Amino acid sequence: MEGNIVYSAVQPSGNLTIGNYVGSIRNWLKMQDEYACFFAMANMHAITVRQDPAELRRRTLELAALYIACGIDPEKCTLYVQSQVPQHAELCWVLNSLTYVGEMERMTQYKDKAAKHADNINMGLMDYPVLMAADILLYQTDLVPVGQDQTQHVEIARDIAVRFNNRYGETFKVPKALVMKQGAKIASLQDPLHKMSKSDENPNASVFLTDDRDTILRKFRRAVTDSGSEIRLSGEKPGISNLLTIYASFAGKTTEEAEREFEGKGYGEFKPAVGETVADALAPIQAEQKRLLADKAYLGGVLAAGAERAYKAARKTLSKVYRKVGFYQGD
Ligand code: ATP
Ligand code: LTN
Repeated sequence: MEGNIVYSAVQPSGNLTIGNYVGSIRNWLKMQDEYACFFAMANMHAITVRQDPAELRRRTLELAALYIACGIDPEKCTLYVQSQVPQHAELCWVLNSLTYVGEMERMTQYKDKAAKHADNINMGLMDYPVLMAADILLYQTDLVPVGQDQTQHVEIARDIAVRFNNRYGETFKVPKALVMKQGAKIASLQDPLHKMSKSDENPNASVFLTDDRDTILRKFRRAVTDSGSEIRLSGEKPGISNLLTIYASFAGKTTEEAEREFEGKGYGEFKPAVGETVADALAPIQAEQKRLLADKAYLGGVLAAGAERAYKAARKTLSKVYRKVGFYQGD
């Protein structure tokens, strides 16, 4: 069937922010009923920068619990941990021989991360997009919902798929990136011209999904705003525009409705209202994540079932690939 397989993943490399939530996970919810969805914890990608092993293991489970707490239904989707499906690494190896070093050196994320981690420019960091191509192509994916920053990687996955198909015959479906218009870029609370990021050094810049109510209220109270007192969406008011976007996203309103609601009101009233709305929306997610994390048997069961389903789908594609490239398979 055309257009029915969706694949996406998040690295368990830090605490997720409200930017990750609004820009990615929340958009996946709508797809569960219409598509066959595969959502992974990309822990093999995460080790391309240094990770503490115990923390990586803990964060992987926390991310799984968070996915479910946000509304991802493990009965409808295949939810799994990347490293539990060995075909990702196996396909990556084959695709490596169809990918040029020059192409990888030109990737924006590689250049950014190489600059940021200059003491650890490892092969994995450079190979990151090929592993991501393997993730996507293994499942004969049609659509890859991601934020703007990942579209270059989906592009290279397309190029590699076409290259393989041309050399060895039709094998992979050629995937498309799906970038949502709304909330594609939530900005930092301390520097509204830059995106909110989970690895920002200033803890007041990002609101984490795990922040408690007081912390959330404090961060919004301290959020950088603009001169003037009007609460409206404008290129000259990046701070207030960002807060309006966050408010609207969490209150389930349009930004126009939010503007009308705060007409004639001041920042002193507006900022706490944004904080309250975000805290109210996150409270049930946090409670559910906590409940799930206390039930390790349930989570373990979900991830084992997910890995098994993913394994079966991945094995089918990989065995076809091995046949096409001429790998002896014992027959
Ligand atoms: P890091 O700071 O470690 O680079 P990040 O916060 O940018 O991490 P990623 O793990 O790279 O997050 O991204 C996960 C998903 O969330 C991606 O699809 C990305 O596009 C999306 N995303 C990240 N930050 C934002 C943001 N501020 N607004 C909207 N979407 C975002
Ligand atoms: N690189 C992505 C995470 C990721 C991914 C994928 C996204 C790994 N494999 C496959 C989509 C499809 C990130 O950092 N957001």
